[in-house]
Amino acid sequence: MTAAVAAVDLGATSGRVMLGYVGHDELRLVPVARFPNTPVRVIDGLHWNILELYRSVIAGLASAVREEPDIRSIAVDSWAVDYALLRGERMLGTPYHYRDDRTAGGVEATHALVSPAELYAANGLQFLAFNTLYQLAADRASGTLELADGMLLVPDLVNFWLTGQRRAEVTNASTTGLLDVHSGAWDAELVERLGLPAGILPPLVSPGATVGTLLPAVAAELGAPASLPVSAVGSHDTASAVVAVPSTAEDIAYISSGTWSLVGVELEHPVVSEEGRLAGFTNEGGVDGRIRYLQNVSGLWLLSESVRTWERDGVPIDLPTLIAEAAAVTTEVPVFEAGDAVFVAPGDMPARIADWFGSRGMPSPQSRAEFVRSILESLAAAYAQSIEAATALSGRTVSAIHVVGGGSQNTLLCQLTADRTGRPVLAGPVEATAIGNVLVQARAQGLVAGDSSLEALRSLVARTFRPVRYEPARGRRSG
Ligand code: ADP
Ligand code: LRH
Repeated sequence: MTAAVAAVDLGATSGRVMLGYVGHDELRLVPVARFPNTPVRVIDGLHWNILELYRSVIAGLASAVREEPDIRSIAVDSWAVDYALLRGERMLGTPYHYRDDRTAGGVEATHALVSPAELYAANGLQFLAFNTLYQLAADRASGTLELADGMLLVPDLVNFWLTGQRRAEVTNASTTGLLDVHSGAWDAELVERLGLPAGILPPLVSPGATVGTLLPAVAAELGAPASLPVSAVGSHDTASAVVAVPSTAEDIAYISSGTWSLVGVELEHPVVSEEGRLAGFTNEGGVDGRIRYLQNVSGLWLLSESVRTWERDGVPIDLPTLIAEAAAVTTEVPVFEAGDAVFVAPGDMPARIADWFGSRGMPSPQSRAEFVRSILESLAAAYAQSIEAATALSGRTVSAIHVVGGGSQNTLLCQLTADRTGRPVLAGPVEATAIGNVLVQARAQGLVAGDSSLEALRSLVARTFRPVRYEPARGRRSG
């Protein structure tokens, strides 16, 4: 029997609502709604337009219910680390965007209490200045935190608005820096040492659990029964994307490629070594207790922010055309460090890249096509470095690389990744995150017959969405 669930996937660039049909040896996704996710800068900094996002989610879910009145559940995933503070049912202010620069003071204040090495031993997380614990330290300094009795990450906030239940889904909670990397529970001792109020942290739920059923008013808005469950899935978008990597082999690496590129391998147990910390490797929580041992190495943000700069003259740019022009560049372009923190904040990315080269006495790309080529070469070089480091640090062999997410459509980047890593690249599915979301809630609703291990789910994805293969050119391996 085939039945449908609804997946809400909120990316940093855009969001979507999808219907997912799952049955015996069947997996089909039908897009219902897509909407942009455009942050807003006001006097105190950069914020997510969370109410507009929620309005789009409700409108998308209402369309999903109209198209398929018998959906079995709903689940939400989004980008990591960002949150709302609550007092009772009320949201305190508008969530900040992780690209807001208020966290610098939070990093300093946090490291004065607990050293980076001790933090890593406790939470196993790559240092990123926007990790939730640094943002909370900034909220403490501004006096906002003491007003709050709750903190909900973005998918948990949407779930709260849908069901009235305050929960923290564990894969996304692993990006806060406040989870014990070994036990997967809130690290009460660390929370206390950081001077954060433990009472704001909601009870944890794992993917597959039910968060709650729809509030009557929400059910009325959606035209759905109030008994409709909202499921927990890998609510960290990267966790859901990794569920949908179309391979059951152990000797593969994945790149979840979108606004960010998350490059790594899946492990059974965390690797919390000093080498891993210094190399910037993270141990994020995966679905079914797996560990996503990976590195956040910037991503297509570098390209989309460049396009945004070039489009200021009012002439829209077609991305596939731009990529084709970059593929036609025959001169050698210089390579920059894609993960350099100078590229995190919004702004004129081509100017920033030119400055990066200029300050090192290196020639900068000149034409748009050369800039794009330089961005993609630099990303591919960073991937190659990350994959070599992941293999050395985890002891895993990597014979092929799966690229999933919107960036898997970037044919030039896929080829350059194959060339620079010296390994075949298998590209797709584009909507891996929504697929992972659909599969985990479908499994929870009993729609996956027989073996429902992660491997069985991945094998279903591999049979349904055949990846595109890129072979490495000889002699270009770097990293
Ligand atoms: P996120 O979930 O972070 O919002 P996505 O997985 O949706 O990101 O990927 C968005 C990225 O996919 C865009 O920044 C863009 O670079 C890339 N992309 C989207 N469409 C295409 C396309 N037709 N060709 C090449 N790249 C594309
Ligand atoms: C990708 C992502 C990534 C995080 C970043 C903040 O969307 O969730 O895994 O590092 O956003």
